[in-house]
Formats: sequence, C-alpha cells, structure tokens
Amino acid sequence: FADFNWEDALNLNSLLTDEEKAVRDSFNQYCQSQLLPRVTKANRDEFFDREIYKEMGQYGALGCTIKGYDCAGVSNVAYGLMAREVERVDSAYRSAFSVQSSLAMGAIYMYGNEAQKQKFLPKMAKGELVGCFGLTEPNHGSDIGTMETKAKFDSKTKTFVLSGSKTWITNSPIADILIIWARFEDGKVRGFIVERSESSQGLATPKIEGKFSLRASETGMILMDDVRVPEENLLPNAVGMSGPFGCLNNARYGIAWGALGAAEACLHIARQYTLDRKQFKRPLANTQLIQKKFADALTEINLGLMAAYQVGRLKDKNLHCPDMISMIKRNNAGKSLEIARQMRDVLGGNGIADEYHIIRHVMNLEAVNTYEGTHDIHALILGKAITGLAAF
Ligand code: TGC
Ligand code: FAD
Repeated sequence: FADFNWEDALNLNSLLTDEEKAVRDSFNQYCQSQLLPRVTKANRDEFFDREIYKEMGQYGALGCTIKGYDCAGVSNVAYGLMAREVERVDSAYRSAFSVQSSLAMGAIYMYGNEAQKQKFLPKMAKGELVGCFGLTEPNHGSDIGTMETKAKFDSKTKTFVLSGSKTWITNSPIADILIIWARFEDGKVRGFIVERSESSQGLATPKIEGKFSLRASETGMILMDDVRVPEENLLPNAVGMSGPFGCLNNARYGIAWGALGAAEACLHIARQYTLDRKQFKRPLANTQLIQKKFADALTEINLGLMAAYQVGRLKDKNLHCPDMISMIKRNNAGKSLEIARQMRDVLGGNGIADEYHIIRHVMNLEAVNTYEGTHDIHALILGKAITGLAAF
C-alpha cells in the first residue's frame, strides 16, 4: 500500500499538473508569509489593505483564468487551488480575490467588447483598479430576478442613467470599477461599468459597519441617484439574468474550493492543539471523541476537494453546468462551517480567542454559507433539477 498522508488523504496532488502545483505552492507561500501575519489585526480593526490587490496581482492571481489582457490564463483547477490557499488564511481575502477575478473582471471578459477588455482588464489584473459587483438590493437578495434598479437611455447626452440601490456589496466603498446590474426600459436586465471618479455625481457607497463576519473585507451599499454612465460602458453581450448568473457560476465554483481551505486550516490548528494539550493525564488527541471529530472533518474535506476538482476539470473542458456548481458550493460551504464549529469546540475556551484563528473562520464561514446563493437556495436549485419543479 501507499502511505496514508492525512494532509492529502485522497492524494489530490497526484491529479494536478506541474503548473497547477507550482501555482498552488507559490501562492501558498505568499498567503502564509504575507497575509497570515496581518489578518488578526485587520479582522479586529475591520480593515482591508488595498495593497493586497497589488500583491495578488504580482502573483498573477487576479483574473487568473482569463486568456490574454495580461492575465495568467491558468486552468480552473489552478484558480480553485488559489482560492483554497487564500481562504486558508481568511475568507475575506478570498472574497477580495473572487470579486475582482470572477465577478468584476469576469463580467467584462465574458460580456464586454474588445475596447472595454483592453481598457480595464490589464489594470485590474495588476490590482491597480479595484472592482465590485452590484447585484443584491435591499428588497431583493435571493429573488434578485425582480430587482428594482433602473437604467434609462438619454439620447441627448448619449448616457445611461442609473437609479436605485444595491446592498451587501463586497468592495463597494473602495471600488474604482462598479459592475451594476439594472433593469432597462425594455424590462431586460443589463450590466453597466460605472467608473468612479471625483465627478461621479449621484453615486454614494457607504460602508456597512459592525459586521461580525468577513471583517477584513469592506462591504457596503451602492446608492445611485441618476448616475450617468457613457453609452460605451454598457456591457453589450449580457441581456437578461443569465448575465449576472454567468459571473456567479465562476465565483461560486471558487468558493467551493476556498471554503475547504478554511476548514483545513481549522483542522490543522485543532489537531496540533490537541496533541499539545493534556487533560485527564493524556493528550486530548488521544481521546475517542476528539478523534471522531477529526475523522469526520478529514473525510468531508477530502470528499469536497474531489468534487471541486472534478467540476474544475469538467469546467476546463466546458462540460460542467450550473447545477453541479450549486452542489459543490452548497456542500463545501455548509460542511466547512460545520467543521469550523466542531474544531472551535475542540479548543475549549481558547477556541473563542482570535489568536487561535478558528473563531474567525467560523464567523467568516457564516457569510460564505449565505452569499452567492444561500445554502437553502442552492438546495432549491438542485430540487428543481431533480423534480423539474421550481420551489423558490
Ligand atoms: P430562473 O427563472 O431560474 O432564471 C432566470 C434566467 O437566468 C438564467 N439562469 C442562469 N444562467 C446562467 N447560470 C446560472 N446559474 C443561471 N441560473 C439561472 C436562466 O436560464 C434564465 O434565463 P432566461 O434567458 O431563460 O431568462 O431564475 P429565478 O429568477 O427564478 O431565480 C431563482 C434563483 C434562486 C436560481 C436565483 O435567483 C438565485 O440564484 N438567487 C441567489 C442570488 C445570488 O446568488 N446572489 C449572489 C449575489 S453576488 C454575491 O453574493 C457576491 S459575494 C462575493 C464575495 O465576497 O465572494
Ligand atoms: P434573503 O434572500 O432575504 O434570504 C433570507 C433567508 O430566507 C435565507 O435563509 C434564505 O435561504 C431563505 N429563503 C429565501 N427565499 C426562500 C425560499 N423561496 N424558500 C425558502 N427559503 C428561502 N451581493 C452582491 O451582489 N455583491 C456582493 O459583492 C455581495 N457581497 C456580500 C458580502 C457579504 C459579507 C454578504 C453577507 C453578502 C453579500 N452579498 C453580495 C449579498 C448576498 O449574495 C445575499 O446576502 C444573499 O444572496 C442572500 O440574500 P439576502 O441576504 O437578501 O437574504
């Protein structure tokens, strides 16, 4: 038999290309040496350091699956491995990575024209321009298909005029490029590239204070009171809800990998803690209940990784579909949250102190289980696929 490696229990490593392993290892090195040392303070202070985007840009992480436009053009599996490495540190940093890569750059890459791609993607890949993705509204979260934000065309000035509000938008307070989804006069949902400038009249992006989750990333609203957007900033190739959902497919896929990185971090910390800590004259790790928790965690993490890997390989061949992504986003986020809660319990009182990191992951994973389609909404998407009946 081969040796059992608990750190790679189903030998995912054997399925990766040399390029994917190199991407993973160099990004792991960056995340552990540059992000981990600053995350506890950032989380306490509710602070996101914009420089992180430039750092990620130097590693070729931003928009890394995009071909051309100064992007790395790596596989979807490599993208997933990067999401896993960054979320091993903190889900907020994976959010920053996902929103820029899959949602903002993704929207421009999939639905933009050549001029838009040339103008925005290279600077976004370097982290010089920061993007956000404005879909959710105060009255429409899960049922976003009924959004109220409106777009009108003013033929005199050749501008689109946007009015409405978006909420819970990652990066909105700091974004230079705001992808806004709005209902046009013909009733169809369209996407717009809003460039923030000193003269962005009618645009406000207040920060949402007091989050107990993803504190190291900025989340805010987008308030639009007749914001004018030049006609060339309409995304020409997105018409209807398949536009924003197309971006979500890629981001949800990344979350499926990323959440497991957070779960793995919790397992590693808890394992070491229980090897070091003695109660009743023996290490906690030498007790049956603790070992069962580890066995359950290790099993779910590795089954989840294999599922994410399979969807990634299918995605590279264009053989995937959104229902597969719903399955892995829902499973991996939900299981990671449960694993993080269990590992927090294993640390006893220390489990709630941020210096041990696990409580931060627990709190983060609550949001990860909710955004990009809640755990239950993905169940309903799968329920529809199984029965043919939409129960939303
Ligand atoms: P439904 O009637 O089923 O579909 C409407 C149209 O959309 C198309 N479509 C998709 N296209 C591509 N990919 C998908 N996954 C798609 N899902 C649906 C569909 O084919 C149809 O097209 P057409 O041309 O026939 O009109 O949709 P519905 O309005 O009944 O929606 C139901 C439901 C539940 C599926 C949907 O509303 C949903 O997914 N809700 C969840 C909302 C959500 O995920 N929001 C995410 C906001 S962004 C975010 O959270 C970022 S967090 C970032 C971070 O920090 O990481
Ligand atoms: P609701 O839709 O009101 O749901 C509340 C509860 O009801 C959930 O449990 C849900 O599962 C349940 N529910 C809803 N409908 C049904 C039903 N038919 N049957 C049974 N149960 C149902 N959005 C963006 O557009 N861009 C972003 O960058 C972004 N970043 C975010 C960052 C954070 C930190 C958070 C917390 C959210 C972010 N979101 C973003 C918004 C996120 O996508 C929404 O919060 C999510 O889609 C859920 O919408 P909601 O909060 O309005 O909840």
